Amino acid sequence: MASMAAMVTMGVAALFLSAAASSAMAAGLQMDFYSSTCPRVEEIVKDEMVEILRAAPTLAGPLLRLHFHDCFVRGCDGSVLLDSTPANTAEKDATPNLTLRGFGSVQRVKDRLEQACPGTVSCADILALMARDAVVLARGPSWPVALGRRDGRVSIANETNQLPPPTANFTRLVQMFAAKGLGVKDLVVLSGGHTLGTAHCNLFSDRLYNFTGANNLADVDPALDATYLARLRSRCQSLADNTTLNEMDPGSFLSFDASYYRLVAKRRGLFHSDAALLSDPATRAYVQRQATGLFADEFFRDFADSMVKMSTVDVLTGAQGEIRKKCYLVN
Ligand code: HEM
Ligand SMILES: *[C@@H]1O[C@H](CO)[C@@H](O)[C@H](O)[C@H]1NC(C)=O
Ligand SMILES: *[C@@H]1O[C@H](CO)[C@@H](O)[C@H](O)[C@H]1NC(C)=O
Ligand SMILES: *[C@@H]1O[C@H](CO)[C@@H](O)[C@H](O)[C@H]1NC(C)=O
Ligand SMILES: *[C@@H]1O[C@H](CO)[C@@H](O)[C@H](O)[C@H]1NC(C)=O
Ligand SMILES: CC(=O)N[C@H]1CO[C@H](CO)[C@@H](O)[C@@H]1O
Repeated sequence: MASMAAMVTMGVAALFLSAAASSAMAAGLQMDFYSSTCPRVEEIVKDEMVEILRAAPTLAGPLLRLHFHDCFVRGCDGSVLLDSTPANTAEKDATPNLTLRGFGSVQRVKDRLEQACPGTVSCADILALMARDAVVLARGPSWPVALGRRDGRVSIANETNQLPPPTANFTRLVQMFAAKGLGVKDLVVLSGGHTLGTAHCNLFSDRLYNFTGANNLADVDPALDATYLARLRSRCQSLADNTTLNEMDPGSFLSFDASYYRLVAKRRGLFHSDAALLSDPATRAYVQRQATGLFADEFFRDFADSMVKMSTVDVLTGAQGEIRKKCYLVN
């Protein structure tokens, strides 16, 4: 029985390895990229992540989100990590990024890797590894991360308009994912990342008070469950509240599981973009299937698959870009 289960697990892992390896090869990345230049890279990142999440468990969500924001703007090239300069406002200081966290942890891992293998491991690869380890340590799935991304030298605030806003409808979400080579399945699966972490009131409070711009207590999003609406209003008492945090998957926001879909199916997704997954037959079917709680393994495999795709979007390789010494500065 046990050996049977082990064989099945190994079979699944092998399948994923080959799917991931082929998508990575197409992008110019390799599973063993640092095998001679920094053989312990994955172990070092993992050890640091254990320490980081032990000290601050709520960073699992932010570290996953950093990789998403990196990949959607100029590809997975570490551009999200760069600081603004007197002559340039960077992505980091644009509206969608004001709520990003975890930059200090990324630099901590970078410093550790600079000691072990100076000038070798890119910040873009570090983000991809930290996102994977964050999910694993939150009891989610694992996936192989092909390496060899190079760091970009450019980060432009207004390019964050390529990130989907929380107010986006289904059509817009599909367009914005398609612009990054990701499909409708990737959209519904990766939205499951909202099983981790928290959100500020002002990113969804239009749904509670000002959905059509009428700005009165009747002006609510009809797609939001009425009981949940009342609960959210008691936490988010005005449209101006930009400080109160809300667990996106209340009760299990530190653990990666399929319960996000149970919430969305009950019309308790926090953002308009979460609720939008019910407005299309294909994504609604996925949400409802996962809401049963019976197919979490399938969600885990799907999430691993889609993360492998997302983490290869428009990567720089070979002689492109550079290996930054500090993740927040170009060399
Ligand atoms: C589908 C389009 C998406 C939209 C519109 C969206 C929007 C947002 C917004 C507005 C927040 C709240 C930020 C805050 O208030 O601090 C958030 C948080 C988060 N998002 Fe998304 N997101 C999307 C897709 C994704 C994807 C693809 C991932 C990763 C696979 C992801 C992972 C997260 C995580 C983990 C958090 C919590 C961050 C924290 O705890 O600080 N999101 N998202
Ligand atoms: C974005 O900013 C760059 C300069 O940093 C500017 O050239 C470009 O026109 C801006 N694009 C938009 C859409 O505002
Ligand atoms: C979806 O949003 C876009 C703008 O982002 C808008 O042009 C479009 O009309 C909306 N579609 C629907 C069906 O509401
Ligand atoms: C209410 O929504 C309208 C339309 O989106 C917007 O112009 C207005 O600023 C909002 N009111 C407040 C108080 O945020
Ligand atoms: C929150 O809103 C206040 C008042 O409008 C503003 O001064 C502050 O910069 C905002 N904070 C964030 C994090 O957006
Ligand atoms: C995390 C982070 O870098 N946040 C920055 C976002 O932008 C504001 C200014 O607009 C900075 O003060 C924050 O440090």
